[in-house]
Amino acid sequence: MGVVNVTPDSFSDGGQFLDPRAAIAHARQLVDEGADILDIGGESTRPGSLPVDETEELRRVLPVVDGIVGLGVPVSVDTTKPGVMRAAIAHGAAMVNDVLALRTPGALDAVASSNAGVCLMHMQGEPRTMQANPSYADVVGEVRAFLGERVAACESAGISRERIVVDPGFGFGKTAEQNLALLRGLPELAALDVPVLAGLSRKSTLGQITGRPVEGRLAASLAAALLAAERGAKIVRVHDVAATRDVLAVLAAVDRIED
Ligand code: HH2
Repeated sequence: MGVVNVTPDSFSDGGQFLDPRAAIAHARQLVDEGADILDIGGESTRPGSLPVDETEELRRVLPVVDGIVGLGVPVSVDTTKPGVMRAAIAHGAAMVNDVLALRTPGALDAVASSNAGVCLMHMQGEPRTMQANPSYADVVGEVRAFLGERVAACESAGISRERIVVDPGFGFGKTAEQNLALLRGLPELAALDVPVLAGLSRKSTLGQITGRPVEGRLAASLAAALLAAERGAKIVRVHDVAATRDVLAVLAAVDRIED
């Protein structure tokens, strides 16, 4: 899954693709590099970020969705707002990626009334304050229980399991230690029996480990993608698609030899 942020303030590429033409060109490049899914976001969720109103989010996202639905890969919309979900789906988006796991009133219904897939992500707290003091007794167990509950809520609302993927939400109300515990524990999430998505690309945990700023985290991001895929992630959400494809090709080749 290649990331296209149409925002002025995303943590790694804010402002680069705010112009729809730049975002569409970037999306096209990610598809050429081998992205299987494009994830379009119009609201940053980085720690400390402020909410964007629906009109502005729609203004950012819809022209880009229109410009990329014909590129031959499913388009995912990274949003928490039911209105944006409905509009993006009406414009051809095939998936909703919700960092609130469809907890906003009306969100379950917005997805249930369509054929779209959904990514349910775990977050403790809200972006403005989530990194203040994240705390868990058992981070893997709690994240797994939350995601299991959200899968059940989706099924009760009429969203069948085949449409659902889950995501532990690396960096969303978690310390570096907690993120690493989740990466180690990824196989336990795979036991929920829906595909797991992992998003570690360029994140601050990788900066803490390597001491590198966001633009110097490619190697660490590739290592994280490989580790996540080895531990059962079926989708990796990344900014650097070409390099990640090569890493996954090596993993796939090794796994083939083992078969
Ligand atoms: N991470 C970000 C945003 N959306 N969605 C899922 N499912 N999983 C993630 O790990 C995830 C996500 C943060 O990355 P980015 O989009 O690059 O930054 P920002 O939120 O600042 O736009």
